[in-house]
Amino acid sequence: MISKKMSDRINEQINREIYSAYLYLAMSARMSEAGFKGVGHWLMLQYHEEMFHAMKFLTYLQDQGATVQLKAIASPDFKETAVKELFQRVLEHEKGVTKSIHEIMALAIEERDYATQVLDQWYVDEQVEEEKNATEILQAIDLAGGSTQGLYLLNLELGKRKLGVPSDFTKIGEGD
Ligand code: OFO
Repeated sequence: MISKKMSDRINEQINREIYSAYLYLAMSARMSEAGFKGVGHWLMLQYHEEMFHAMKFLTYLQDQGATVQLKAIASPDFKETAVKELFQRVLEHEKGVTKSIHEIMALAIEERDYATQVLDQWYVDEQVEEEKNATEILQAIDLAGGSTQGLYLLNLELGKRKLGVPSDFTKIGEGD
């Protein structure tokens, strides 16, 4: 059993993860509209990964017998349309999510909530990956030196991304 304070905090995190999904879905639509189909594809898979992050927390609350409380999702907030600025925004967003995931770990340690510490460690590791992915894309953009050809190749490369999480959320908890 987890504390009410912890279940409230995890419900808040579910909202943040679905907001992340919503943000990346909006970015995906914007970039695909602009002709960057590969970038749009990468962001669409990111949308799916964020929904997985939300569902993993949601399943955990259910496993702990806690109440799931879904809140309103804010409209996606971004203005960037250029590829480099967009990925700078992605990195900035992920750094904020990392901070939020670390707050859950700090609370779990304070409450001696060992189960949530184990769960949250998965997210701590995942955030290292999230920041690394965005950083590497920004490095690739810088290496291309802003050339059209470089962006064209990056777009093709990002279009090859494969889904890294299960697509069936009902399987969460069955050895994901
Ligand atoms: Fe859920 O990690 Fe990105 O936001």
